[in-house]
Amino acid sequence: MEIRGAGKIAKAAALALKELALNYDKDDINVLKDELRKASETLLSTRPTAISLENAINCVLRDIEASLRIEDLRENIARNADIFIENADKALDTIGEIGARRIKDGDVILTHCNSSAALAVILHAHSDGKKINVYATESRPKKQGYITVRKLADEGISVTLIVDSAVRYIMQEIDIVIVGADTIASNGAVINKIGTSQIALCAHEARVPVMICAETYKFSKETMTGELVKIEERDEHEVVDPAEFPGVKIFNPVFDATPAEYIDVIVTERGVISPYAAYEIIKEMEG
Ligand code: RUB
Repeated sequence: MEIRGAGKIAKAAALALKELALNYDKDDINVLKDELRKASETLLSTRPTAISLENAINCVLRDIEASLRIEDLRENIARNADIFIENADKALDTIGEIGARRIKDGDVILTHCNSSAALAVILHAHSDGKKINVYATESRPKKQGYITVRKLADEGISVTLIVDSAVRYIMQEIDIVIVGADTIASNGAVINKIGTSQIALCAHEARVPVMICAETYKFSKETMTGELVKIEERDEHEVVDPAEFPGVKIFNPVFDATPAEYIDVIVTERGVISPYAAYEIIKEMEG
């Protein structure tokens, strides 16, 4: 949780593999290959839900088998990591630019948790000179909403912090919901911070559009072949001190799935798509 948000997690993993390859100072290529694979397993086990992590690792390691000399292996890993990070940063800029076109002057936006992609859109709209007001949820239990509100306030954007349970109450004032994603499934379902699906349901009820902002490396090809997205469960201490509640079970799932029917658009660096086009995006990326 020191590094959080699906995009940052993916970039940090790419950088970690690059550093491992560059810092390996012996000349046994098989040992380095094993170390890279072991490191990948360790990285993957840290956050099971965000497919961005797995996609970043696969991208960095894609030439591992074809690399026959140790210098080539080091070079390929470092280059692939650099390309991944550069493309990920460019994707965020493009998402900001495209998404901001859908924000109107005077819009009231609701966001949840802390997403670099959602923030890219909000910040871009603000820098385009649009007057916007943002409501941001606290996002219990880790309260990533605090990071969001501090960032928006620093940028001079009018922002109001609300508790998660105030979402339905406030929805009548909202023009658009903008959130990020950890994983997008081939059926268009979006996996994001716990509570996103409730927000989308309230938005649907109030006919408020829901915009998901996500780089295409958050689309999961595994879901195309039937795999389910594993929802991370975190320590009960994040919710409450269990010692204060003897005999009580505490459950802390940290992501949920919002079905495609509650999502209006997904803004990617390739353009604005319907959630029902997720399958096509994955097919196009995987060939
Ligand atoms: C963060 C979260 C974010 C997505 C997208 O959860 O759910 O909405 O990861 O973020 P956590 P980004 O804090 O548990 O990692 O757009 O930055 O990739």
